[in-house]
Amino acid sequence: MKFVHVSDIHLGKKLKTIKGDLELDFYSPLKQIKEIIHQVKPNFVFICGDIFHHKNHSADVEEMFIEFLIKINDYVDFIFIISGNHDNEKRLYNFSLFNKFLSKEQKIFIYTSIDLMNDIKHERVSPFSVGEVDVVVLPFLEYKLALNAFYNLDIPKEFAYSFVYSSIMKNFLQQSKGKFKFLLGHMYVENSVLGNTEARNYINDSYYVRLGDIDESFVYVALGHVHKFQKIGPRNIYYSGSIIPLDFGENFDHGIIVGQIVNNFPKIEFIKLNYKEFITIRESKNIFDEIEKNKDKFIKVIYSSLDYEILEKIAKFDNVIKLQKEIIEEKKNLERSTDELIDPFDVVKMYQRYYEIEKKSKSNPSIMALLTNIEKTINLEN
Ligand SMILES: [Mn+2]
Repeated sequence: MKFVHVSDIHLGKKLKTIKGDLELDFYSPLKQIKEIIHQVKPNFVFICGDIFHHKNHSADVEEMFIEFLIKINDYVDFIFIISGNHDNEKRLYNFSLFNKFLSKEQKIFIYTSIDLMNDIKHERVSPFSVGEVDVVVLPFLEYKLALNAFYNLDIPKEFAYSFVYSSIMKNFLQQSKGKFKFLLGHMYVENSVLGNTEARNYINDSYYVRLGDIDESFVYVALGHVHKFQKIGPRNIYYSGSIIPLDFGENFDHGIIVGQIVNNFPKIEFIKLNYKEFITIRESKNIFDEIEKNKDKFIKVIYSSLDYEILEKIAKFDNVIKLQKEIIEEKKNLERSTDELIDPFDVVKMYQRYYEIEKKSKSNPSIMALLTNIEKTINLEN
């Protein structure tokens, strides 16, 4: 039994540069993935969320993805797709309609949080079963669901999100009779290693799943959300990572996972894709040589004392797309603290932090009580 695990494609992502918006190349990596799939002929392709970067993605990138699906369709038995926090669930949900036109029997299964909420409501949560294989699908879930668990079931706030995921997982597993169980998820599992630029809004103390909350019966856990390829814990939990670097902070290998279940155990191989790398160069005497040497890469130059004329010369190189003045230590700290304030999902904590960081004092208890009440009202409303 062979599978291919792909995640965090982020189609349509652009990068702001000194030369204007830079469109990242998704065509070549998708073509390469297609070629790998043609060669491997896997039984399963798992696409674990964040297919599109913007909720209002363009028709062009949508077409690119459909074309990709059409091109791999004849070489696989099944394709499973779940939604990530970047995806527009409604549009992805409607996407399922394409299935009918691709083959006689349904091959592509798209599962969003809309599907999951419907299935929970109608008490029909169950894995996709094909032969001996059960596929459990856990799309990205909003934090407000966890707040419901906190208010109604008294689960401590820091475990509430993980609790929601593990409860739904158990729900799925109760209906699972297959010999081989796969889990697909778009989530941040505790202790995962992040890139420098990943959105703190979605990856923070609130949005995490405990390793212990992932059931041990899965033969392979295919995850998306974290952009660095890695294995989590001692078991078979993997992030395939994003298929290309999406910014300068993602300066590590990017690719996909090709796996095979042998004797009830996954044998996996990480295949690095070809893409243009992002590198950061610091001001030095031979900066021009270094830029020349790395013509095939995107370069960010960090400078501290270069004068305007030299900077202008540096900016003329096609591959130099960012110029950044070195941040002095003091400013760095300030940046970090404002960053911590950006957590729109927990108003109470935000207020508390605001007091700690900005006012350097304890927060006002009566305002705290008021905010807790407001938060509760909002989250219990839907
Ligand atoms: Mn992502």
